[in-house]
Amino acid sequence: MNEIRATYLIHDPSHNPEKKAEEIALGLTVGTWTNLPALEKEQLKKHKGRVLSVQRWEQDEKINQIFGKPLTRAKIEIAYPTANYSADLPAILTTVFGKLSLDGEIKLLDLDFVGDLACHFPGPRYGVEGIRRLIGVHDRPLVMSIFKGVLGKDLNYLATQLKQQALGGVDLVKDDEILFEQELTPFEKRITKGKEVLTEVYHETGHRTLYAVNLTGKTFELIDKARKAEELGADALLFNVFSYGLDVLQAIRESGVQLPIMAHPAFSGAIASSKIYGVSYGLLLGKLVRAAGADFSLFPSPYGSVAIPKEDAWSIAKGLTEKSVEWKTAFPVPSAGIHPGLVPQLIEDFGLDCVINAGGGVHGHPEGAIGGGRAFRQAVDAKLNGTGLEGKPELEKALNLWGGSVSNK
Ligand code: 1AE
Repeated sequence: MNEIRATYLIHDPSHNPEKKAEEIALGLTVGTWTNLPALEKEQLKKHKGRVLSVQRWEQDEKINQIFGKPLTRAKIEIAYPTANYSADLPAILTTVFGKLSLDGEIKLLDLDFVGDLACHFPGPRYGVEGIRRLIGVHDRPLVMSIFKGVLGKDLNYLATQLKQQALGGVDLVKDDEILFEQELTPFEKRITKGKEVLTEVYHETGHRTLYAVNLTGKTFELIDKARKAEELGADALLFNVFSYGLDVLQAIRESGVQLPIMAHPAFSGAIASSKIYGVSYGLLLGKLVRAAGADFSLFPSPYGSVAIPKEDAWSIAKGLTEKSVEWKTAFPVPSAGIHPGLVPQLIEDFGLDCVINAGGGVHGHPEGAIGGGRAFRQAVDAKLNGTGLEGKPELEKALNLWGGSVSNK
């Protein structure tokens, strides 16, 4: 059987979630049902949504207070036959949460692609294993740093900042997501200069760092720009998926451009942060970002400057990494306000297959970005090998500045 199974959380003022679920299953598929002649009913059968389950949850007093009335909470699951939509995310999202997203207190928690529907979505080109092969690191979390404070600066400034980050030993450097086409640092020049700098560092140190350039501009220009990036020898693309749409991510993934794609979560908080409305973080930044083709998904960690609840962060990581026949796994990248003292906790929570990503936590190190990068690499090493601070002066300085320890015990 091919179908999409959608799970929702509803807050129902009429205290009849079973009825609400039936109304959704009919309303989003065949409209009305009961008053139709038998023949028409038969014809519509293959299009009709089915309520799979209704599970009542305890009421939430805080939410009742906000609404000023009791609301019955329930998790409901509804199946939508593939006969109703084409196999693309715009059609699927419009079916399962189009008008419905505007209709009262309802949140889309999850989508299951049943049958061969998942095959229509590419998943990551490289995934965790492919990225590890590209970078040549197999036994530890990757470390990434972010350009910071580069708006209005020239190419030499960027080159110096990139060099410092790479010399610190990070595996990846990404553009800041707010870096668009700037007169002094246009896309193509960032790529060629970046390549030159990182090749130089590789020759000096033997350490290779990859640079993810921010793919920006009008939607219809993106694929040509991505092709140009590849031609110029870019390493990877950063992409603000939610300002454009998941289907645009999928179009880039399916364009034939072979570059790894890093999905930035900018704008996703507007869709996912409510407990009552929108789409869950796990579905949006986890499963759907992976299905559409990202190799990395960035999201706020549970403990940095912009934090999301731990269960949300875990559900994102689960959506990116749980076994799937169709899709490779993608890297979870817990981010925002990360400093070296948080590394033990990050590894406890997200395991080895994650990317530890920091901007301020690298550049704000007393010894600049070189010291910051080193501190992160030392923190990873200390956690994985159970070693102390000896021989890790940059880490010691970072812990003195931001707190934390070499272990989270
Ligand atoms: C959730 C995305 C984090 C991000 O892109 C970013 O720029 C973080 O910067 P810091 O590490 O908080 O300085």
